[in-house]
Amino acid sequence: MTSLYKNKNITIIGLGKTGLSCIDYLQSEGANIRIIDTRQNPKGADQLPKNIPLHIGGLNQQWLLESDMIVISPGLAVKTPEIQTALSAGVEVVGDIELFCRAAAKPIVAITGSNGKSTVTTLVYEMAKAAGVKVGMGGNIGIPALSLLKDDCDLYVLELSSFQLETTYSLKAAAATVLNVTEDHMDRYVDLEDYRRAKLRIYHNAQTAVVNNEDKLTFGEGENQAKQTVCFAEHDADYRLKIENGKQYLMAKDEVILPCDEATLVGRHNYMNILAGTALAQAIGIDLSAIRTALRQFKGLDHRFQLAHQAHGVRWVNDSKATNVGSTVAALEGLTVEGKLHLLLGGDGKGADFSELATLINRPNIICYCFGRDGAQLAALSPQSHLFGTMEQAVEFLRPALSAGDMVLLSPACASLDQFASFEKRGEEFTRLAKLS
Ligand code: UMA
Ligand code: ADP
Repeated sequence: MTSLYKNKNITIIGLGKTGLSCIDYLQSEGANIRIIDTRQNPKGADQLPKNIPLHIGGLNQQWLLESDMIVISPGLAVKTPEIQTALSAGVEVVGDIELFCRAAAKPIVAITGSNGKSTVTTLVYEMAKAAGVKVGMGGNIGIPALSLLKDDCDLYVLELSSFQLETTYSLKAAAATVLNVTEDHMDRYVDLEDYRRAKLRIYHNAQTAVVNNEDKLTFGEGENQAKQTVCFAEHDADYRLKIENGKQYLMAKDEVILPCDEATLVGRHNYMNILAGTALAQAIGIDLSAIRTALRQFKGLDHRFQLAHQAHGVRWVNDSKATNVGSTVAALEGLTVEGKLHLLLGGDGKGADFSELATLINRPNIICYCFGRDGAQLAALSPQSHLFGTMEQAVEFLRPALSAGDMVLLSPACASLDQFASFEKRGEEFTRLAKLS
């Protein structure tokens, strides 16, 4: 069959992981490719085949207008004026997930939400593997979706960001979820509703929607609704918690999934993640015994409320993936610490309103150490706060004050990119500093 893209003039914007995967895919499809990256020194430039024209340091309007199609990476907004000019001139603008959906011939489970995406994506992947399904996992979790097409898969599990969903039109998920909607990326959206609308696109033409009954913002509407819907929540939902004789259970309709104490993931928000993951897995026909096997084995992902070090009675907890207010709220709610909680906050808040944190951190045993671009804004939330330039300076300041029973928690409520290459690098730096104690 002739490729949709053979001899088409396609401009790829972005030389990150996404752009590189698009180059690889579209080259093999026989397209005429040009690349643009607005940065002066894009990281992927050294991996670019020499025969592909590259424009750096800004958007080349002429190239955009000469294109049959523009493939834009999620890190760059479609609202950018040069992209809007190309759109007005009739040029098609899509993202890598759109290319993936057009090419993928097997069912897709699609997962979005403000928090819990990577955890639920990995859970569904592990559940499918435990059932013996040939499954590929990718998307916003860090593995470009297009790279999965090279493997022989019978199922795809995709983590999708709101940015990726904005430029996706052909997704027809077998099962899809918006786990929750709380403020994030306010530097890219007009308001919460604008951000939510991007996320709801995941339900467009889906077979089954898995919605959060405790968060009505996750419900589909208009054309963004699935053929059928199931819900999860603590109470009053298809997938819920039940307490019997003092013991708590995870329930799938009338069947017990597991007693909560047999799941290796802990915390209320993780129970919600398990319920959502089970609902998605059951929607595509995975049986409960495989689901149970995965849940008993899955230990959780690195950098998500992970014990990084324990010494002299002090626990050092790495929650570097808490890149928005909602995830830090999840870490603090229900957290009990015998001694003092030394909370590291800061980084790039992406235009967030941090005020929701104020009531949670204004407690006698919580001391905040703030750093990075939005450190001063965070320090203003509590009188028990100290302000530093970097996380390292904060840790060196708090270290002499530690006593047995204390916890040092990095749950920064911000993206890391103002001072680190990624949230992983920030978590690794925290772990290194912890291990000096
Ligand atoms: N950039 C420019 N100019 C360009 C292109 C990009 O300045 O022309 C900048 C962006 O502002 C951004 C950075 O470069 O800061 C990276 O952007 P990218 O689109 O090239 O990123 P990729 O390396 O392709 O990674 C993307 C996702 N990144 C973003 O959406 C910003 C990765 O999610 C994802 O794992 C990867 O594709 C594979 O699908 C990361 C992320 O932070 C983890 N996602 C956000 C989040 O989870 O909150 C949405
Ligand atoms: P995402 O991929 O959406 O960023 P992760 O599973 O990587 O989600 O978790 C990111 C952060 O959010 C971590 O700090 C984690 O502890 C927290 N978190 C995970 N699940 C939830 C949830 N359902 N609600 C709120 N916070 C959550």
